[in-house]
Amino acid sequence: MEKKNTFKKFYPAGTESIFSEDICFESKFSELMVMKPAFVASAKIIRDAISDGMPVYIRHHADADGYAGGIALEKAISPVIRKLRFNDTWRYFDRQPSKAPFYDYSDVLRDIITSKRNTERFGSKLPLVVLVDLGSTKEDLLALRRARIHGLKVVVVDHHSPGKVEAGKSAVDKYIEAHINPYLFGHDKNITAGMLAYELARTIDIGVYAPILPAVAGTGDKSHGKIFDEYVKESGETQEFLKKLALCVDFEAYHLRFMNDSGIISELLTLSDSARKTVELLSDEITERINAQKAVIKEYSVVETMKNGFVMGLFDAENGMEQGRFPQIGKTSGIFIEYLSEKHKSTPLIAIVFTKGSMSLRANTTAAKHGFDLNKMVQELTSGIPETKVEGGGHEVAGALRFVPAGKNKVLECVKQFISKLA
Ligand SMILES: [Mn+2]
Repeated sequence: MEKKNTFKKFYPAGTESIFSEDICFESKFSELMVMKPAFVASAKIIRDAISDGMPVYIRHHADADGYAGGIALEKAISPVIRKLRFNDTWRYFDRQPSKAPFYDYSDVLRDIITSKRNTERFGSKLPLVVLVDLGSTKEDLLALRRARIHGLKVVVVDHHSPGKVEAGKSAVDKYIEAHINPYLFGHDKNITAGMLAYELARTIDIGVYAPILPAVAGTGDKSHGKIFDEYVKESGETQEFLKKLALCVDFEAYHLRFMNDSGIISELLTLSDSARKTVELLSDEITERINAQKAVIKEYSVVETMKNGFVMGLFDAENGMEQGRFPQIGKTSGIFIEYLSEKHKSTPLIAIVFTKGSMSLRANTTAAKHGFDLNKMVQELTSGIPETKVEGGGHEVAGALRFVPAGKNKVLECVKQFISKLA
């Protein structure tokens, strides 16, 4: 059968070869093959947007997983746009990191404003927004609904639990064009957003090949499983190096704050000689800082073994952390759980780093096996103690909560109660 290319006709002369392949999705993993319809639908929407002259905005979480995914999609999308739009690429493509692990309301306003401005000035079409490592949860709903009102089209590539799934759909699906999330297909967060975005990038353009991206994505998000192992093998790098690299991306992301990385992180992920030098330079500094923070945790945390065998560690960030310096609170709870795991092997562990109005929480896989689920806990707290205005979420074993400072003790008490009820 003759191969049909539906995109050729949109391209100016000389650019036909860009998407010369039909959209095609293949994987040796059944976990990915089951998601094929979502990959194909998303790739088609993105290809159509490019050929219809819609700007494409990529918004990704500012961590190793999010950056790797955003950069993978940039590799598939931006060269085509550059070829089609010549000097106007900047109007048709934009990638921005997001501090929050959800589509923040400020971010959707920025996207609406940018698109309005470009429509008024240049007659630009409304953009297609591709969210990576965010977009699937209840916390994204307000921004997604606002985007919808303004005619922004959204594709979500995420691995945060979307809550209740019915007939393969979740709450955000009403407001978006396509949704790639392993939970919609009976799988979980171990297929991380960076891996999904990499597969999507290859569905858009089979020429994209950079297994270091899904490998570093999975390393950063502590993925387990044969799909992750395969990417690591394909990347040709050691786990130790990948860990260093993921930490470097986090370190860079932390210091970039609200700045666009302008290719600095893409360059780091090319593994050029200078990138490897940077990794070595930063790794020593990061290791030193992590060890210093671990010493503080060791001295000032309170660790309690509960009747059900759970070990819960509490660390007060107000008194035990420097403000505005890496490692920040989320990273510190990661260091805390690591410290607890060194001391208590094969025990269900919960590490909590709290401030007067927030907490960052990490659990180990043993805790998850014993029924700990952060999102369930948040649900219970939200309905049980509404007077604390507690809200938040994340993964089953990693996430963050906010609450009013007056409610801090009550929230801590209820978290403890929730954990003590687990089998
Ligand atoms: Mn992630």
